[in-house]
Amino acid sequence: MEQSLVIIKPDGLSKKTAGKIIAFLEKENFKMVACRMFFLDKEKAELFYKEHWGKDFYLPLVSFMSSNPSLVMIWQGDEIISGLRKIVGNTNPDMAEEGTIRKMYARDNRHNVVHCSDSTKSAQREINFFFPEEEIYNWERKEYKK
Ligand code: 3AN
Repeated sequence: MEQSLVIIKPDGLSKKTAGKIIAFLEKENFKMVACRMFFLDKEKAELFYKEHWGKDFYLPLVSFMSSNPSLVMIWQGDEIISGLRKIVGNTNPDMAEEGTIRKMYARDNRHNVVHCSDSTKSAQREINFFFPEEEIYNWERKEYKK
């Protein structure tokens, strides 16, 4: 079963879109397996986005991500990585398809409300970055009451 890190970014929380974004993911039948509110300070944000180091948007991105807390989660489901990329939409909301989360709620390619992993490899790195294994819920092992 595939997993993705999902971050509701500081703008997503301040616009009160967290519930709507979570509802989107639930509608797709994906399951949340971990969740915490997390303040990415400057150092953490720099590390998290290190692959973008040196790009013109790197420092403003770090500064935005460390401006307020985020809601950091792990979601699980069949082919969740490609599924999420589709419902989250293009990095730039002007180019995102109608009905996608970013089309509806994002302001621009920095303030784009949500992050999701772009491959299984980056999902693993991102999940390890935020969550120790014991904080990840195993729905298979425990009884799931509907
Ligand atoms: P995505 O989040 O769509 O996977 P990435 O991984 O290419 O996009 O970029 C990570 C983050 O960097 C984006 N979510 C966005 O906040 C920021 N970003 C990417 N490209 C730009 C850009 N051209 N200008 C400003 N911010 C950008």
